Parts: sequence; C-alpha cells; structure tokens
Amino acid sequence: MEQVDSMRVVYSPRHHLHDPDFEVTGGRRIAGYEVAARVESIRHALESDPDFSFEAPGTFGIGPIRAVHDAGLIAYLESAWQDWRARGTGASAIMPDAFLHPGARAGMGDAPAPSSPCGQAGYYCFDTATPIVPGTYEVTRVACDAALTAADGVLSGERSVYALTRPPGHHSARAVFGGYCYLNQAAVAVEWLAGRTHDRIAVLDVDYHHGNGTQQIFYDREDVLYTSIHADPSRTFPYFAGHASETGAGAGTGTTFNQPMPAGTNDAQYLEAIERTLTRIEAFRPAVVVVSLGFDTYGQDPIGDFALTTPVYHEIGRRAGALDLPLVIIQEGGYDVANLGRNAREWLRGSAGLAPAFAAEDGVKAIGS
Ligand code: OKP
Ligand code: ZN
Repeated sequence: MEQVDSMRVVYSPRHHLHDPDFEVTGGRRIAGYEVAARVESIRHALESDPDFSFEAPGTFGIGPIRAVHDAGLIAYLESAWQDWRARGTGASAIMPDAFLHPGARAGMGDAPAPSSPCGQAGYYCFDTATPIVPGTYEVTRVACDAALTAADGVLSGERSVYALTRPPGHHSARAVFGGYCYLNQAAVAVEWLAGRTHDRIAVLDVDYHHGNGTQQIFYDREDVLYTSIHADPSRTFPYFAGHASETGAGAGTGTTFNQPMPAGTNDAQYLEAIERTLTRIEAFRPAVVVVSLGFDTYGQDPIGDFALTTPVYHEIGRRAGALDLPLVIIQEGGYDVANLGRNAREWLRGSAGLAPAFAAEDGVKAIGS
C-alpha cells in the first residue's frame, strides 16, 4: 500500500458549545461521558503528528440532512432550546420524562404530535442520556458539515479524510434521536455520497455500540451495505437492535451485517470479526466506505466491556486501508479520554499505511502476524 502525504482532519472548535453537565444512565444522574475533552484528546494527539493536517468544515446547508431525517425531527432540534427557555421546566437541559412507547398506544392508531415541551421531548428522543442544551443544534449541524467535508474530500480524490466530530451520530434514526446522538452525520454522508456517485456505499461501524440509527435509515436499501461489530444488544445499549438476525428488508435484504460480540472480546476475536466484515464489504464493491469510528471498544473504556489494546487499532486501521477504497472516517464514541488520542492516532496511521506511532505492547505482537 502506498503512503499518503498527510491525512486531512476536519475539525471545528465549535463542538464546545454542546456541553451538557449530566445524563441519566441506569437510573442514576451522573456527569455525562460524552464530553468536549474527548475530541480535544484526539486533536492534541494528531496536531503533534506531521502526518495529519487540520482544516475547518465547509457549509453544506440543510439539504443533505433533510435527505435522511424526518422534517419534524429537524424542526424540533432546531427550535427545542428556545421553546424550552420560553415555556419549559427551567431545567438546564431538555430531557424527556415520558416516551412514546409503542405499547402505550397499541391498537389505538397514531398519537397526535404533542405540543408541550416535555411531550415533544418524549416524542422525538428515545432515552435519558441525550440532553439538549443551548448549543446542541449548532454543534450537531457542524458535525454534519464536517462529515460532508470529509465526503467531499474523497470525491475530490483524497484517499481518506477524517471528520473529528462530536457528539456521535449513529444512534439517531430517521425520526428519533438518542444515545448521545442528535443528527446522524454518518448517514448524512452516506446518502450524500450515494447521490453524488450513483454507486454503492458501505458503512464500517466499529463503535462498541450498534449503530441502530444508521441501520434503520438504510435497512431497505440495496445500494447501501451497513456492517457493524458491537457489544451484543442482549446486554448493552441500544438493547433493541443489532442482532445477527437483522439482515435488511425488501430490496435491502442482505445489506445489513451485524456481528454482536461477547463481553471481554479481545484483539484476536475482534480481528476475526473485522476480517469477516471486510470480506463482505469487498464483495459488495462499494465506491466509498464510510467508517463510524469508535474507541469505546478499548479495554479501559468506562462504558464498554471489550478488551482491545492500543496496538490493535493500528492493525484494524491497516486492514481497513488495505481495502484500497476511499474512506470517509467519522468519529463516533470512545470515552476513555486519556487514551482516545493515541488510539485514534494509531487507527488513522494504520489506515493511511503509516507505521505505528507507539511500540507494540506485550501480547499484541502475536495478533498482527
Ligand atoms: C454512544 B456511542 C448504558 C447506557 C448507555 C448511551 C450510550 C451511547 C453511546 N448503561 N447510554 O455509540 O458511543
Ligand atoms: Zn459507542
């Protein structure tokens, strides 16, 4: 594989404007895991490496977002904070206290759209970990612009471009959001690329969590392959999607490929799963691969239960790069702030055919060979 000059990294400091100070997880109100320091850890690691060059996102407007998300959801996200300030509960963030659970209205037809702030929150949001604060909409729009800038880069001939974004996006579905995600920037990039190339697009979702939103948006699509390696939903969020039996519907039958993994999944097991996924992607012959890149698979991650080590990220990236297809790499999760930077740096260096930045740790040498 040939080496690239330097990998473009799309980054905006505006992500700091989305900074909720809590989430509710497992019945506990806790400091949120999805913090600004996450992408700052990655920025610092890449800025000190001459093989990466930073640039600001361009602006692509609302059109590419409307192509994947429901108009009501977009309008809600845009106006929610102002409405909450005018007539909400006074809380520092919007969070639902009741959800439109399908069972609650089973047999009664659709509910009329609610007009109260808490009703709307429970209509559009599916969990208690995804607060809306004053800067949320602007930041999720910036993240979409960054993903589209990366997509535009590969169509202009770059081999791969990395969108260093937060919050993540892959849990956000067509008409509902949750899981720290608001708009789904990977899905926005996929749809935009499909429209530009009139060709097949594959998703390689290597976040620890299943990307239920991305899967749903493309579930019936023949031209989009969604692949994911993730913690088995029988034990982990998003709980209700990501089973191996979910393989697509209609014209998209066979274009979803899930590999749920056990607790304790290690480097060797993960590489076997990656190999199966990359084989599927190659057979699909996509024009572009969109990578939903998460590092919550790391052994020290506070919300994951896999056991991956830093050096394996270089090997995973190397194998993804060896597909020899353009990569639009979009940052999703990963919550061990102290090690995020070096894990991301290794993955990206591997994907670009560059040598690891760090010496292999004991026990990891065995897996790459
Ligand atoms: C976003 B991304 C676990 C609750 C999980 C939300 C996790 C969202 C992860 N007890 N809450 O995929 O990294
Ligand atoms: Zn995740």
